[in-house]
Amino acid sequence: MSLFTLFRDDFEGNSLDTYKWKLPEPEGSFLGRTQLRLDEQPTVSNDSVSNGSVILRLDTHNPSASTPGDSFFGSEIRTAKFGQSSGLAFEARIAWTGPIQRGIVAGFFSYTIRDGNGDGRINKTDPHDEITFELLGNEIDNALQNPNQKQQVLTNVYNDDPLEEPGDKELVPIDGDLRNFNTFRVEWLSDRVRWLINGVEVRTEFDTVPDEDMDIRLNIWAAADNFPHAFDASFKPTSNPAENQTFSYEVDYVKIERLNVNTDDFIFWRNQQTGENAVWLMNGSNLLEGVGIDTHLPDSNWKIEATGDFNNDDKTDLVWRDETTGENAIWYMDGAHLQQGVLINTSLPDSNWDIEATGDFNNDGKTDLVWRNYATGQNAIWYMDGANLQQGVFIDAPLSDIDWKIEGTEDFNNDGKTDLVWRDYATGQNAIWYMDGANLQQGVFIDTPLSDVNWRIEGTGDFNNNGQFDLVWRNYITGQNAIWYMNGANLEQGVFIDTTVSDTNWQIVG
Ligand SMILES: [Ca+2]
Ligand SMILES: [Ca+2]
Ligand SMILES: [Ca+2]
Ligand SMILES: [Ca+2]
Repeated sequence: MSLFTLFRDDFEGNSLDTYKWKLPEPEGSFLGRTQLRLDEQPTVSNDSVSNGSVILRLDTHNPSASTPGDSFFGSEIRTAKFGQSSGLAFEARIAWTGPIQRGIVAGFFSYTIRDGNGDGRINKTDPHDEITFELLGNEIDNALQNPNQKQQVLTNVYNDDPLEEPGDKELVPIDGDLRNFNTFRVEWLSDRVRWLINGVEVRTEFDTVPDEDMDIRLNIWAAADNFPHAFDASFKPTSNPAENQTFSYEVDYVKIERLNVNTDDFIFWRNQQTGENAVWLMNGSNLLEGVGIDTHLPDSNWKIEATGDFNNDDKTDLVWRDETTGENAIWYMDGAHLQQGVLINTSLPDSNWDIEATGDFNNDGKTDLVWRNYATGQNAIWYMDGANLQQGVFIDAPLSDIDWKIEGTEDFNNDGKTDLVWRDYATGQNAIWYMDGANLQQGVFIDTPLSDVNWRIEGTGDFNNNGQFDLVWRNYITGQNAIWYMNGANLEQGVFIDTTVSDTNWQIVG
């Protein structure tokens, strides 16, 4: 059992990443006494994503108010939806860095609402699911007035409860000061919800446990009198722009994790049309969960050519090549989160050379790249040290028939040396080259050809955990996917993966 990172934002850029974050929908943008902004720039103004954090702001003047002075102007950002599945954790490091003001709510929470009575719109009687941390100006002010009192944070949870109901609220004390950074974490499991602050469990709830997919949100707003914990009648919006006051809080990072992951078999995907990337968590030939990678790359000149662990953190990384420029790159991944993208220190402008696979061919514990030249039939290995080319060598056997493509690497004969898998897209024959470093020892046909060349070999892995490496196939006409459970070069059993992806712009990349 392990963790799998689904999403992370460290706010390292200088603007909000609008691939990771959505803004409120107009019909759901009024909260308490607050109009939420619908534009990114005022939410996180030019200087608000900087120094590795984001600042969410609330103004007492709402320039978009139909009746001037009747509402505050707040902010909210939202992720895509995530399911409970084997458990979901969401975590953020937050500080209330702006002035302390009674009446303000700074929220970090999961949320969904559905049209329960089917009248085509969302209203306060519709059922919703929610798990919250709410930092309240009232509670911080109370504690500052009374130095013997710990600051408190409001927690709440709803399962199919109408929006208008109070939920299952509980104030929890915090060892620390909300004006400094503290880490807030929710673990949403099938039988309970846990709230943790700075690693310490502050509440566990067994009775009310949401079950709908929810997005993760951060917001700042001014409560109305139906939320007495948070409301303050003396805090009022202004109609006069010159009297505007701004309040804010700062978020260092947000991360979302899948808990209790019981597989290390992954299939990576790229949609060359949209620039989206994804990963499937597999259990044998069954899809456990498909997850979007939290960064897209719309430039379709960049293709993912292979996957492998290039920084030895036991997490699979992605190898990219831009055949128009000859540049090559590695995305160091943490699950579905791009940690860092780096260019490989050597480009190869000759676009006849394709990166086809990765593997450690010189047994130095570092993952190398396999190349094939589709003009000359030459094959080569780049011995790598992370993203640095140490030495490039030709494989001692060229294969001039370029209908043969290299489709993967594994140690198929369990001699401790990485081998190559081939497929012939003219005849449908498949083969393995048993290698010793860059030297071909023996080439053997896989015992089963597959004459329908719409089926492509797209990946390898041991999907039934028997110590023998298997082949992943995708059919680019039907969208079907399959696994061949292998025993060396012999097909033992072919099974369809239980999920078809009919949009063939989605390609399996490793
Ligand atoms: Ca890695
Ligand atoms: Ca190596
Ligand atoms: Ca071998
Ligand atoms: Ca196997």
